[in-house]
Amino acid sequence: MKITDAKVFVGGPGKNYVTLKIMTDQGVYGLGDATLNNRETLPAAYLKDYLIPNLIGRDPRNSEDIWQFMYRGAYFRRGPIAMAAFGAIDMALWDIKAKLAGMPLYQLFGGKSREGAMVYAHATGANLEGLMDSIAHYVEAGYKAVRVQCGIPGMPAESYGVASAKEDHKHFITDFSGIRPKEEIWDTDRYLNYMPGALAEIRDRFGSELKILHDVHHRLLPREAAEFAKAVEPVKLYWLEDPTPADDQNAIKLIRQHSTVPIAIGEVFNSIWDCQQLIEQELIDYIRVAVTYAGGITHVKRIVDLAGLHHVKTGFHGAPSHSPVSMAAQAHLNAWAPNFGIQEYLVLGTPECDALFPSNHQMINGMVIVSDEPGLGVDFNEEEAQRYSYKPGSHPVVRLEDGTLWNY
Ligand code: CS2
Ligand code: MG
Repeated sequence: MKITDAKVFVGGPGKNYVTLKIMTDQGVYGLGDATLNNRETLPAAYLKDYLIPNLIGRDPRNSEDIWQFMYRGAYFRRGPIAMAAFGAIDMALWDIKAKLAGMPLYQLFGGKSREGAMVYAHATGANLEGLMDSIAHYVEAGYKAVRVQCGIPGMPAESYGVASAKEDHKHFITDFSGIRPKEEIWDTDRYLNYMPGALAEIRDRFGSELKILHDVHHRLLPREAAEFAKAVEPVKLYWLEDPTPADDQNAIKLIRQHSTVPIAIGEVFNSIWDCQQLIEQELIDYIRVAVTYAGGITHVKRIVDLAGLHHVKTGFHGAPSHSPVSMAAQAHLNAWAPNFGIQEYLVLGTPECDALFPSNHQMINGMVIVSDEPGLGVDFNEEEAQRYSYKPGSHPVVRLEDGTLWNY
């Protein structure tokens, strides 16, 4: 069996999805997602300029050898651009393999460990009352878990995780206003003074059952993060995400010394070596990698297995930058993983997105029910894809009030 060709499509409804389609001499094709949010053209170029010409003629069933060829052959290893390009190829090869086997992908991992995988949505509000309404909306929709983010009094409304548009899904549309990012302001003192009380009010309002998640988004220093984690311990969060930038992993030790709040880190990681210290030293409770940025299914499965040795559960990234292709790949991993935790789930879910990516996966009452179709269980409508093209866009950069460039 041989790979005969592959195509890369950049674009989509409200997002610059990077979709890879690999064709074979037996007519079976596979799909992959290489969407590196806000830098989409780079993995697309890596695929087109180097990787695809080296795929032609190879046996698509040899996905491990192809992964090793891409990774070791690069010489300069790792990094989100390369690992997103490798990830798309890896997803597509697993899609082909499962289609050839006539099985949904999860069967090739070891079958189902659960019927449904719990997901969480993003509740958001310009202020706490707006956030409470948003949380109530998701609770009424049957979600068991909700991430909560709101504007901070005294800070400009445009801050991380705060919806800029009324309809929820519009919050997830890429800002296509060009590659020069907007600038947002952040004030740690206002956040530290306000957010613990806001989270306590949310817990009071919604009771002890609701799983409440909060994303600090890399914005605190280690001491500040320890102070915050200690202050929110009574709220019994499901997880506190990215309290500090993940470059300095020792910083998490300080948080662990001061709080039992569960910690979730990893969405910016692109290899097992990024995760190794946090997992092996049991400094985190959830690993947040994504098949798109972390080298695909083959590499993420290694991370899941390492995490399982150290009581760490999965909490795969699922921001709207992930197309239904990578969300499908993660749905299969979520169905299989013995140490599954939760899945972030922000698929646009618009008619346009569904038309571009017909999918057999379902999301019912806050649970994803994985497709039983052979392969990934998602397709790609090339004719529909002609409606879209790359549009320059970027997420914001953040400055402190004195102008210091800070962490987005
Ligand atoms: C966020 C991401 O979903 C999350 O947890 O951290 O949406 C993040 O803001 C984006 O992926 C950045 O591109
Ligand atoms: Mg996050």
